[in-house]
Amino acid sequence: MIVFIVFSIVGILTIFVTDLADDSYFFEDYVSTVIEQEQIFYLSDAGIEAVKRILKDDTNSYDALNEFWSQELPVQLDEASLTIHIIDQERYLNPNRMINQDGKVDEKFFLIMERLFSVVRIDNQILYNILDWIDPDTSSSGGEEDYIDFPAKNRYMDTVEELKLIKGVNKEVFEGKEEFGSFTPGLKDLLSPYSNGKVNLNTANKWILMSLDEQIDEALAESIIAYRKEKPFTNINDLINVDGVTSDIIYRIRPFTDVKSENFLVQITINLGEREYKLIALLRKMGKSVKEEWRKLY
Ligand SMILES: [Ca+2]
Ligand SMILES: [Ca+2]
Repeated sequence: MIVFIVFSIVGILTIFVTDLADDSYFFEDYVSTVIEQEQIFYLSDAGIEAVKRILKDDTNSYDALNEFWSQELPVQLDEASLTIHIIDQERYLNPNRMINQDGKVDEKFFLIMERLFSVVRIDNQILYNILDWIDPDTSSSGGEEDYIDFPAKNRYMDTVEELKLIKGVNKEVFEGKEEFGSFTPGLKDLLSPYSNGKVNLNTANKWILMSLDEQIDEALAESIIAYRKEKPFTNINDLINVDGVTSDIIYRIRPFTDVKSENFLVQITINLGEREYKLIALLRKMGKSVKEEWRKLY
């Protein structure tokens, strides 16, 4: 009986293999897909490990745009190429900081957000819509209602893409606009829910710097950027060396600023054979340790 079953199985397998032999190109394609998947996971691990090493090796007390980690890093391997791009998240404002742990509006931080919307000329109502989206209550400043397929979230934002669900956030508001011959960034290059809430003075763009205090105008923000290119800030007090910055300004922005970053979004483009993959990961740097929070592969 057992012998008969074994013969039957061998018989079936023989027929199956013969069939495959006819379609051998299909089988080869399947095998190469599996090999490519294994390679892509291996390359993802290697890329993330490399970034962890880069961040760990950066042991000074500040994080600035002239440091190694912030340069785009191309890596050429035998069968694949990787392009690594690390973006610290403390260059952005964290919209979640508008609402404190008790579910109440943080008035000082809300003022910073209002100034940001004013300097990049985005309708203030959209800011109230974002506030309604995040705050736990359903009392409306205009942004709780009118969602057809879903209600306002009433919780902290998890991703920056979530902004696109909010009333008024169209392509221009999200991605930025060309105006009077110059580009003004949109919310995707100004806000991040991954930031620890303290803006890094060494990496923030002009618009973010202007939002921090009413006395930081465009000229002063540009002076700050020119200064840090030569000499990154190693302490918030170093700001006093920039012409036009007063000790009052430093006093007011101190609770909202820092000279280093904690959260780093990593974008790795992997070219393998004919295909291009995108790997996105969030790494968190705490003292000497660097921890991977999550990763996504597209
Ligand atoms: Ca550093
Ligand atoms: Ca709400």
